[in-house]
Amino acid sequence: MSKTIIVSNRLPVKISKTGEEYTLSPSEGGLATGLGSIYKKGDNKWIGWPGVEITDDGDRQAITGQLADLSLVPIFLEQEEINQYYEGFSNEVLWPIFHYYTSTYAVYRQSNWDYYNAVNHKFKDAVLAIAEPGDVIWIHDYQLLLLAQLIRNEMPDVSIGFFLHIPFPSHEMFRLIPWRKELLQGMLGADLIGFHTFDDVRHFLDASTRILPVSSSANVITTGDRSVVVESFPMGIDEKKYSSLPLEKEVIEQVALIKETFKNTKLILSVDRLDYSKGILQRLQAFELLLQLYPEYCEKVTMHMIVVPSRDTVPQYAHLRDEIDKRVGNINAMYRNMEWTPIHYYYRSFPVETLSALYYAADVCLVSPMRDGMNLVSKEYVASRINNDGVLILSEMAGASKELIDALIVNPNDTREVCNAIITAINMPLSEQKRRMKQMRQLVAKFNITHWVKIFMDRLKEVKQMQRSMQTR
Ligand code: GDG
Repeated sequence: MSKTIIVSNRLPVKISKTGEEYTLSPSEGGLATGLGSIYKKGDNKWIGWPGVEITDDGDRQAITGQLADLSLVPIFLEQEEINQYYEGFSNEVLWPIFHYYTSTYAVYRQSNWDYYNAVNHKFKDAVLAIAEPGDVIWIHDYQLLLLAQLIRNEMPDVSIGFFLHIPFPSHEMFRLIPWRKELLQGMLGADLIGFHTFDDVRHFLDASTRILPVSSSANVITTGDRSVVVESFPMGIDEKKYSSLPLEKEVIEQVALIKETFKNTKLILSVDRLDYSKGILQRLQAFELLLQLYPEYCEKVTMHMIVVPSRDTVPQYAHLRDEIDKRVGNINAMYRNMEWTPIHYYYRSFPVETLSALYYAADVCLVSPMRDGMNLVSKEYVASRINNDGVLILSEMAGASKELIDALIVNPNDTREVCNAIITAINMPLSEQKRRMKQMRQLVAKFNITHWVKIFMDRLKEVKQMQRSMQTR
C-alpha cells in the first residue's frame, strides 16, 4: 500500500518551551488544515523543521516521539543551518528575487548556497528513510527547490509533486541568481510543478527553456527522457471556518466592541506579516495622502493595521519595522486629536477569533502588496462577509487579483490610485458592495482549500499514470 509524504520547511505545529518542558500545539494555518486530510491518514507523514532550535539529544528524542503520534517527522536544524539555509539563502536570495527586489534586499553568498544545498540533502535523507517505491511525495515552497531532483536521483520511479507558494519571477529577474541552473534542475525533478497563477507558469516555462537545454510544448517540459507538467493551482482557504466564525458567541462579542469603538468612523483593515513585499509603507503613504488632500475625511476614517512579527532577526526586516513605527508615529502625530487616532497599529499576532471579528466589522479591507504569490488575507476577508457587504481593495500584484476581479483592483505603486480607491470604497453604495461581494464569496467558497488539495493530488496521479503508460509503449 503506497503512502503520501508531505515535505515543507516548517511542520504544521508550534513548539514552545516553558522551563524545561516543550509543548506542542497544532498550527491553525490554512495549509495545515487543507493537508490535514492527507497526512493524518494511514501511514502518511509530514516531514519538516519544528521551527525552533533543539540541541539536546534527549529533548530531540522526546519531541520526535510526541510528533510521531501526530504523523509528523521532525528535521532538526543547527543554528548555523537556520542562519545560512533559512535566513541567508531562502530569505535573502530567493524571497527578494522572486518578489522582484534586487540589489537592496538580495545578498549572494557562496556559504549560504552551500548550506541551502546541504539542508536540502538533509531533507532528502529524511524522505528516503521512510519513502518506498510507489509512494507519492508533495514538496512545498522555495526553501526546498533542490529536493525533488535529489529524491529523483535515488528513487527514479516515485511520484513527486512540487508547489511554489510565492511568485515565480520573470526570466530577467530569475537569471540574476548565480545558481539559477541548479535551482531549475532541482525543481524539474518533480513530475508536476504547481504555481498559484498562469503568469508564474509562463515565467517558469520561459526561464527553464532559456537557461537549461530542455524543450517545452504547451505546459510540458521535456528534460532527458522525462516530462514534467507545469500548471497553475490557485490556492483557496478554509472557507467554512471563516464564514462560520462570525456566528460564534466570542466573535459576536468582539464585533460589538469593535463597532462601538469605531462607531463614528469607517474602519479600514490591513493585516500582513512583516515583509517589504506586502507594501506596508506604500499603503501608509496612500492613507496619509488621503488625510492630506481630503481633510474632510479626518475623523471619518480609521485604519486598523496588524503587522505580524516575522523574520525580524534578518536586518532588512528589523529596519522595515523601524520605518513602519516611524511612519505611523508621524501620521498619528500630525493628524490625531482628542477624539480620533488615524491609525491603530499593532505589531503582534491575534487569535483567529479576533481576526474574524475584525474581518467582519471592517468596512474596507486594504490589501496592497507590491508582490504576493496569492494572498490569503483577501480571501479570508471575503469569506467573513456573510452579509455580502464590505469592500476589498486589492493589489493587481497579488495572485488573488486574478480571481477576485470584483475587488477594487489597484497598482500599489500608484499612491494616488490607492488613495482614490479608499474614497470609492468608503462611499460605495450598499447595493454595489453586495453585488461585488456576492460574486467573490461564491468563488472563495467553491475553490476552497479542500478543492485545491484534491485537484493537485488528482492531477499528480494522472500525470504519473500518463508517464508510466508512455514508458511501457
Ligand atoms: C505565503 C505567500 C500565499 C495574519 N495575521 C494573523 C494571522 N494571519 C494569517 C492570515 C493568513 C496568513 O497569516 C497570511 O497568509 P498570506 O497568504 O496573506 O501571506 P504569507 O504569509 O506571505 O503566505 C502568499 C501563501 O503563502 C499561501 O500559499 O498566499 O502569497 O507569501 O492566513 O489569516 N492569523 C492569526 N492571527 C493573526 O494576527 N491567527
